[in-house]
Amino acid sequence: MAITDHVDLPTFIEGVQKRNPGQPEFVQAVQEVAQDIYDFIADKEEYHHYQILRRIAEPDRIVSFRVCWEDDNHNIRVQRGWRVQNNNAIGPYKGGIRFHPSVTESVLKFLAFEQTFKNALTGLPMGGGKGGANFNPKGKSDHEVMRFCQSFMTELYRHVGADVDVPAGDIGVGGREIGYMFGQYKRITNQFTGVLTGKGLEYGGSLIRTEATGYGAVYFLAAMLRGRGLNLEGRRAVISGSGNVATHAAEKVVQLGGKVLTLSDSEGFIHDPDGIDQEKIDWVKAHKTRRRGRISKYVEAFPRATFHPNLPPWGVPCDVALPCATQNELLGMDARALVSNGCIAVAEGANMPTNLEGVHVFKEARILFAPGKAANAGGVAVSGLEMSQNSERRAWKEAELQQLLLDIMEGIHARCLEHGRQPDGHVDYVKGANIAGFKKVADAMLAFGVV
Ligand code: NDP
Ligand code: 2IT
Repeated sequence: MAITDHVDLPTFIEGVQKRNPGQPEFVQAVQEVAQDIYDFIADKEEYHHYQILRRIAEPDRIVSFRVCWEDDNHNIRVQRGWRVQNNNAIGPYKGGIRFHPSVTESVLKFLAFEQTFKNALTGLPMGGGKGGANFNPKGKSDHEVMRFCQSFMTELYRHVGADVDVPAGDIGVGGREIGYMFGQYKRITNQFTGVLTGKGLEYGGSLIRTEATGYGAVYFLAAMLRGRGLNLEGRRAVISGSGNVATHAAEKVVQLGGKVLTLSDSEGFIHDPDGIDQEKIDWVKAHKTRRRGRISKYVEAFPRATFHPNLPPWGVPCDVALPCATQNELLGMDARALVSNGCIAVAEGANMPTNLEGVHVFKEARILFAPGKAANAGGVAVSGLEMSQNSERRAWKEAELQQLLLDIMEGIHARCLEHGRQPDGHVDYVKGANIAGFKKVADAMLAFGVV
């Protein structure tokens, strides 16, 4: 094989920046991965020659489309929808759909890129994709959300399929939205297939899919602590977000004996010094998910708690932290505050919640730090199990699924150790996850040649 003239890391990053102008989230995600991959492939000519990282950082395709719908006042509204199909080397494209006004092509490209590594880490045969729209479900009636979802699927249906691309939920997309989208897909195609995951149990959904991301993140956190001879018993946890991932992470922390002090939403955080127990978590779930309310109302229901508007919760002293809201919600200064207050472990329930400076702070402080692509993979893993159940046309039992989720999270942890253990015994989970995820996808791509 001819020796390739290697592009060095700064030149590679410069190229990514030039090719993706105005897409800071995507560049950030690639940058976080590239350093570790460059170290790993330094002596592996094939990966350089076949331009594997360059190819993973160039989506297979991006579909962008207009989504028109009519609101309850008969105004015609126009949104933009996308599906980013990043890489299908190891399985059909797989990844969530996000409805939020902040959704851009850059955000979906970063999420699809991360998803490619995350899905590889699960050990299941799933490629990486992500989709969404700049639609704000807040304040919309059920019928408005239904009309939007139907219009979105009326275009998306031609790009997805059980063996092609299998979307699921993400921010702003939960059981209600998946139901509307599945109904429309079925209506258009006249096929009942496993084209979406996160479905209702009545129509092909899997038990524990709803809980899986939050539970999985806490299993991963517990595995990291175990490596240092520690556990969650009596530990104070600070959690951001109050949606699907945050509430189920809180639930599992409580089940494992920890004390949850905070939850948040885009308007601020609540601090409950008595701890947010299961009864209070149930209240939050009902209030946020079913009534779509604001977290600030928590203090009316539980008056010993305080609400802190427009602030993240990272200044509250804690032992462990779980950012479970959105990207770049934990900055360098927040990371420094956590470390100086004695936080020993951080597990990312959200995707890329910690910015590059924050990751650097955690690495320098040598605390236990699990990146989202490892810690939050439990959700997509159970989505993968939902796909298997749909293919088999049967539903597995809850105990079986609970065990599989635990096994998968332990497996991801082991893969991170394999590639992230440093000579002094410290584990760099970011490096471990990046390399393990990359290796599987890269080796499949090598097998295919230049395509
Ligand atoms: P939900 O829509 O259920 O909840 C999102 C939560 O994050 C809400 O509390 C929301 O507050 C808050 N939030 C959203 N955007 C912002 C923002 N810009 N600033 C501050 N807070 C914000 O979403 P999920 O719980 O499903 O997703 C949370 C994170 O977890 C995302 O990063 C997602 O990509 C990731 N994830 C989700 C998985 C899943 O299975 N659902 C799997 C793996 C990762 P508000 O109500 O005010 O908007
Ligand atoms: O970021 C994620 O992993 C998800 N939103 C879940 C994706 C999925 O296909 O279940």
